[in-house]
Amino acid sequence: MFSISDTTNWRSVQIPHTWNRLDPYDDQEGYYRGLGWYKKTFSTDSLWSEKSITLRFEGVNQVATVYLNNKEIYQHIGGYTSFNVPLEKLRLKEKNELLIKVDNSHDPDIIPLKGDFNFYGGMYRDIWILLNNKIHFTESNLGSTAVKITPEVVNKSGLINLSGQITNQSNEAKNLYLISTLVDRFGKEVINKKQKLSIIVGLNDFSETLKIKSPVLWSPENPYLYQLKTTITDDKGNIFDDFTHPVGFRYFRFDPNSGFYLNGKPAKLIGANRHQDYLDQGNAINNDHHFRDLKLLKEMGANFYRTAHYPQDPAVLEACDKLGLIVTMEIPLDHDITDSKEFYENSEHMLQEMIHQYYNHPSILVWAYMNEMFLGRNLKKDSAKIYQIVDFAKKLDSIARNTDPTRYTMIPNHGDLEIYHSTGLTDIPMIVGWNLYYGWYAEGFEGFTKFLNKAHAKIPDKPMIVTEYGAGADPRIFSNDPIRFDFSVDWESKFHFSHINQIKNIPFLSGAAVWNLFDFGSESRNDAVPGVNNKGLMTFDRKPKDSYFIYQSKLSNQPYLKILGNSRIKYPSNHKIPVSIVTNLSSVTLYANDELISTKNVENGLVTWELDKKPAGRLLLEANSIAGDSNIVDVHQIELITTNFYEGANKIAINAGSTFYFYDDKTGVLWLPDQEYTPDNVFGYVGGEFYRPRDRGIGTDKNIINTRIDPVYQTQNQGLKTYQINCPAGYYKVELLFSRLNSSDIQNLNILVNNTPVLIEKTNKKYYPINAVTNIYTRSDIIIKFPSDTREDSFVNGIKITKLN
Ligand code: GCB
Repeated sequence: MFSISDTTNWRSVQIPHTWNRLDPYDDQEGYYRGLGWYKKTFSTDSLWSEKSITLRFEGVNQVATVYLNNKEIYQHIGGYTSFNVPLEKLRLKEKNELLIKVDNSHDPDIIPLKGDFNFYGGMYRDIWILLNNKIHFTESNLGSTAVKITPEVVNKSGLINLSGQITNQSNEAKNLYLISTLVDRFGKEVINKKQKLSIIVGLNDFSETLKIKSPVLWSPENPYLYQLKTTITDDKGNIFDDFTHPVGFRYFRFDPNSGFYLNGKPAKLIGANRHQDYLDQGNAINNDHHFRDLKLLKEMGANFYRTAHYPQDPAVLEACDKLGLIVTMEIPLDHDITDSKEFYENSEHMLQEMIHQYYNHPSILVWAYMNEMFLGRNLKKDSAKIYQIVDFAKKLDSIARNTDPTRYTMIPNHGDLEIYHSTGLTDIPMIVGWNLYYGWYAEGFEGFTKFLNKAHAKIPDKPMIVTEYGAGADPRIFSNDPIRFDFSVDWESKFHFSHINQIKNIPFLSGAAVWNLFDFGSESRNDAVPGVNNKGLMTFDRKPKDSYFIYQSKLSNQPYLKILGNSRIKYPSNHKIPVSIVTNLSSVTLYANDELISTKNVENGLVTWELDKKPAGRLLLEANSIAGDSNIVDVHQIELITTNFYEGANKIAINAGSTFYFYDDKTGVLWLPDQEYTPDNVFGYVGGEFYRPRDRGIGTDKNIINTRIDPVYQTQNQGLKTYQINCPAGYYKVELLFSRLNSSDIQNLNILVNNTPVLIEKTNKKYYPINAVTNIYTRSDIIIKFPSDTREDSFVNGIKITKLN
């Protein structure tokens, strides 16, 4: 144990806090998973002697042990649910010392065991000190807030069942009242009911039923909330405790053949998943931030949110209630289980905690409790584990149904119909969820509808939700010829365009959630931004990629028009210019630098142009369309730059071996896609072969250490004979970028620039960036020669030429 007086090495921190804010993103493998200690000393007020004092932790990852004045008083297991710690032995009017030991080490008995996200350690959610009277609503040991609220709609009337317990820590029994009031959105009281309570010393159960005629119903279009206030008073009007919570009346059902219905009307659920982290902050983000995230989802036009892969901050659910987002929430049982008593008990407890703690939120309609449990498993080899999982799913499902008969249960599976169906896992929950990546991990967008049709035919009695679908995109990457795994925003856009159309056209599908609303941290991932899963519709710091606008356009019921190409900040002046516009209007007129281009009719929400090449300089695109009396306008500015030294370029950067543009937002350099040399092309390779990302196991799946511009180093052109760049006579700086992608050393690279050998550092470090710089004078053209006979030793990853003086 630490001694409180030992102040060495203590740092002052702000709650919410995590100690893994930055280390998952450095170039070292792994991030700190272990112990952390928090200490707080405080004095109490003499008035506190009259109070019952409880600490409420909203989330500590993942095991928290609480010590008061050097004595252990509580331990909580699990990083994603709240817990209440009674402070019974506070020293009044003296200093008290609170120590909290937090451990985020891997523990085979605590979920999540695995997962494509970071398990940031620390006290990363709010902590409250609750000062209650000796008579108060009971904070349950499942961490739930005091009063359980069950709204119902029966024959258009609203019913509210209230229940809970009252703790009496005074020494005497009392006759008191429970007063329940319901006020509408405008503060008008619509119910006021008073009940007599005979309170004994200790615990007292209570329940109450409230009725309201024709309540306004809660829905994503009109998230109408009433406020319910429940008060414990005596006959003189002294208030002992009160509890206020929003109430939303809604009824719903999931139909296996015709999808989801809310308040009697069909409503397709369309939305996204989200992790609770943010660039450079880890998971320690505040409530305003949570609210803003959910608002971004709402503004996308969504009505649906999956809190993958764990219960999230109470502020998130408050936001969903207010904004009108329908929620499915789950415990972090991701990919694996441990067959141990402790594991089963911890997971069951977490499920109970989740349901009790979030029960009152009208936005939540579904409880889920597993994710992709059979990924990478084989029915023959892993059957023991598979059936342990099936048995455990039955247990969890029955807990969920018994604890909350008012909602549905669900298990999201990965896209292997056979294994989930034949083992009976799909029979267990009320809804089957599918995580489908057609057009990303699997080829071909159309596989999505085909899979779902097959699944529906096989499991006709189960409602279905696509719980995940998505494609990776780094907003620094764009392409006129996007391909799978190039991480271009254009592939992501194509992917989502196809998927949103398919989703809308599958009648039995209840809904779908994009994976993911935001890029998020996942230490072991080596995508275009290592350590980050890039499947967000927005970046890690919440900047929209084009695909976000596609959803806005498809889902908005207001006139909408947006020029895509957010990432095209710079573009070559000697190329034709593609322009894509998404809109829900019927025709669009395009202007380029005030010159009318044309008016075109919109097909399926999209209209495109290919503009003739334009001179270097600013290109201002302006699109407009008429909607009723309004003119809907959008503008987008691109800087056209020359990439020809004969036309005045002072720099050309080539992303060798790649089909995409890479815009380095820190230096403003636009790396061009590679091309074969022709005299018209101005630059290009002779005798080279490109490695398209991931096609041959080489490409954007490696973290190139010590660089931000991984996508430049993650592709290469191999088997080169020469690389030619046309230029007039003059002095040039030639920078060559290398990184071994398929073996570990750079030893034999012999490269000549205009016949002068280039000095290249020899290294046996894998995925290590090497830059070789040579300044030359040339009478005309730069010719880079690769004299080696082997393909392995004739490669380059990037070429940057700068004209000197
Ligand atoms: C999944 C997982 C999710 C991953 C995602 C991905 O199916 O459920 O946790 O992050 O795929 O991006 O691969």
